[in-house]
Amino acid sequence: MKFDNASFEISAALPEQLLPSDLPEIVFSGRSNVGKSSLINKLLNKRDLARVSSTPGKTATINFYRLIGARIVDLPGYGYAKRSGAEKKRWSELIEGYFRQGRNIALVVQLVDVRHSPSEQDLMMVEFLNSLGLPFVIVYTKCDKLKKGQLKESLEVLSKELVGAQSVEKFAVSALKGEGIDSLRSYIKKAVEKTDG
Ligand SMILES: Nc1nc2c(ncn2[C@@H]2O[C@H](COP(=O)(O)OP(=O)(O)O)[C@@H](O)[C@H]2O)c(=O)[nH]1
Ligand SMILES: [Mg+2]
Repeated sequence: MKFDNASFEISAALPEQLLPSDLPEIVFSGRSNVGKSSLINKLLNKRDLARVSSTPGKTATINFYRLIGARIVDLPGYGYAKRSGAEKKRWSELIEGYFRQGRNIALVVQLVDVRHSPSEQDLMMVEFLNSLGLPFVIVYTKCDKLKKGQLKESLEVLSKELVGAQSVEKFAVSALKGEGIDSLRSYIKKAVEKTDG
């Protein structure tokens, strides 16, 4: 697979609108505002393919990006308080619909803001991924926002708090400064190659 020449495919608001699973998928999951769009853009070397927002919670769709030999799947962020009950229901149905299609998922990249303890929903997501037996990694975002000492401490605390992700690979990244991006990229590549056989 290659990260070059990425292009937007579709936005799905309903499970019926999802694309057929005909390429290995790299799935990005995390709370609203965690830095998902910024990370996707950075990995793809595209300034604004995925929309970066300072007003969280707008995108309740699953967005597909086409790469060479793989696809990036951008899940809608969770934990946005201002969403109505009906919107939250549609969110869960969309996510569960996606994960229950038996798709070719090479890797789920679960994002956690390095400055905050994992939320109830982060922990639920990790449990959900474990229950589905999907390969996943934890990516700590916005690492440039902490000083070296703070960062080290935070990474230790968070890794303990993320019960259910004790044995998975973890990456500390900054979409702003580029730290950790290369190693995440190589890990993703390997995961995709593994699914290709
Ligand atoms: N300092 C810093 N800010 C970031 C980083 N990644 C994202 N942000 C900011 O966090 C906010 C939310 O980012 P976005 O990518 O839209 O998050 P999403 O809602 O998870 O897709 C924006 O204001 C970004 O500029 C990072 O690595 N470092
Ligand atoms: Mg986003």
